[in-house]
Amino acid sequence: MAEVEKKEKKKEYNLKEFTTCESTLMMLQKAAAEGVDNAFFRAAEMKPCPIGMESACCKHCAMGPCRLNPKDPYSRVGVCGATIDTIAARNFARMVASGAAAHTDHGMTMLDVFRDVVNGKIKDYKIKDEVKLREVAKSVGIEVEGKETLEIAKELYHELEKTYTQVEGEIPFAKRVPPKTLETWRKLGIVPRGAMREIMELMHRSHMGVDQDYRNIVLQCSRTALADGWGGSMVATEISDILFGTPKPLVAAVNMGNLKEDHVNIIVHGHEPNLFESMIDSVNDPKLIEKAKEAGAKGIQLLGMCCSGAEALSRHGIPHAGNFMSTEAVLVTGAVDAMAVDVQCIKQGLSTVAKCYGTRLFTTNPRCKIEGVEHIEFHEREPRKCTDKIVEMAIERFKNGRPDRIVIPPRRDFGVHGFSHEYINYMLGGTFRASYKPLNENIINGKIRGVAGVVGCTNPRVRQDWVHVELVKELIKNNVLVVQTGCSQIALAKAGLMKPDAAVLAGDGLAEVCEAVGMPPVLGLGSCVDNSRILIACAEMVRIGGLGESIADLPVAGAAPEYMSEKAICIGQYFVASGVYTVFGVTFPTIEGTKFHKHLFEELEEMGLGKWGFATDPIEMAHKMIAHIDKKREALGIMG
Ligand code: XCC
Ligand code: SF4
Repeated sequence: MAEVEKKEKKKEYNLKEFTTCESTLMMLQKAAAEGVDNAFFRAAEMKPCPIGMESACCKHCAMGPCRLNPKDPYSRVGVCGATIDTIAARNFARMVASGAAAHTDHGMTMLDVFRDVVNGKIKDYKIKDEVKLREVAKSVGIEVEGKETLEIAKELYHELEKTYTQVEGEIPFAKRVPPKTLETWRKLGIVPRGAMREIMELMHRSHMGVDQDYRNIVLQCSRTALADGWGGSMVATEISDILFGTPKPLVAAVNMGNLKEDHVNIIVHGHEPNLFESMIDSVNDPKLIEKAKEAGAKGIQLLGMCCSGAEALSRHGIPHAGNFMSTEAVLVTGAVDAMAVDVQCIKQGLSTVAKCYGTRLFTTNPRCKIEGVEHIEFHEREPRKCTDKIVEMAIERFKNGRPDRIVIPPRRDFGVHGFSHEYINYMLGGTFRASYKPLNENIINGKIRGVAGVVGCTNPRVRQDWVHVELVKELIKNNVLVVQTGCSQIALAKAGLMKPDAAVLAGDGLAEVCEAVGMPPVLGLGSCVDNSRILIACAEMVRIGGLGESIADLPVAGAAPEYMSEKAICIGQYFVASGVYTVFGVTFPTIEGTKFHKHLFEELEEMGLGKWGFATDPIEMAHKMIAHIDKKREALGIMG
């Protein structure tokens, strides 16, 4: 512990300002007492760079880095002459490219797995949801009548591969876009080709000395982001459903109280469901359970964190330990015997915290190694080699490596998860009328004012979970039905809003619908790639009719109130490009009053798309979204 003590903070933090998550707070108190560093403390120590925060610097070439003055952004240009609008737009473009790359690479991995399942090279997974396979195939124009499952799967693979590799023409899922929305995209030249091509072009155009018209850069940002939302992410969701099952509502528990002191505790944290699925098999293997028992444990407890955790929660009811800003905190319990990570949102700081408590931390994906962390590579053709090994290491740590003191926060919060868009369809339509028609009808008759997607990360720059929870409460109070994914969904689950009885917090109209259907006012749809389920739901609302002809006409809005990742920026841009007003919190990488800012926040809407918004206060954020929903209702003539 010597090294740990050295780092002990002299400063006293008011830890309650860091988080509203009781469990995380408890663990931060323990970490502070034990001198264990973490992202909350580091954020308090490190103030963000004021120039970078407003995206007023450029390091795209060695004539710079060039810094402009955020207070007077037009007073200077970069060495090459780049204006603030060019610099901020290029920085934004790089975030979109990186975010799109992350989701599309994840989607491509799922497609690799699918191909190998279809070819018979992977034996551990199989096509679990044939109905979904046929539906997805039909949606991209594949004839399914009279064909065998495998034949359809092969054709679907070849079609969906185009999502990534197609050099010209429109990606397959463009067929799911409402015609009027698609027409707007065609007019603007932003219907995506393959994601690889779009990301490549966006990286090219944001290189020094290429695209220096912010409006033109933003067009390619939209095209690239759409290649994620209606491409990479959508493929990830659809293939995961086909291979691992389409989620249906189930009751499941979140929060750190799901750890069990007398069990071997294993956490899977990351994004790709394949690692998680195999880990489920491993922890249920009687031989490994027996081994755990021989080591003195009552059994093996598996938990998820972040997005693959949200998927396993939705599909299988596996308990979820917490969102992004709880990943270090959970290790402070001392109860985690092993944590396996794959890709995305894996803090390097986990490594230090894990060492402090003897938790065995493993990287598993060749894309994501961490210096000083043991790597056990996961291969889908022999997945159990990796996951069994990790279970064995966890058992070993349970037996010989546990710290003297283990503290498990007692909270477990139950709720209903697993609302795939297919299920929402079924639930609202009833058995004989499976469609979104009743949702549209309830929006038209005003019981439901509109629909809001509240998604995204947690971020130590704001009080963990607080903005998510207050925003969602205000929305449902005003009869806005909320759909959720990712870390935001976990925040609301911890706050108890994923239960049907949370309808008491909703306005009269929404509460009436919730009670009639028996659903909560807040619907959890899964991980961040599952934001594609929200796009499909929007397309379906347009198709059913009565709410306008394009997604931009719908009384809907989106928010990522505590975002931190580049993926979130990309998601925001694809919602905006799809026609949705999307509000972000924390900070926004533009300077108010600049042309680029005005373009994102106003002009995109005038072009027939959605637009960006920004607010840090949850109540203000909610009312921005509600005002937008009301504006759309008025345009549709369904106001009073
Ligand atoms: Fe990561 Fe996906 Fe953000 Fe959570 S919400 S912090 S991106 S885990 Ni996706
Ligand atoms: Fe400076 Fe222009 Fe180079 Fe950017 S591209 S670092 S603004 S000279």
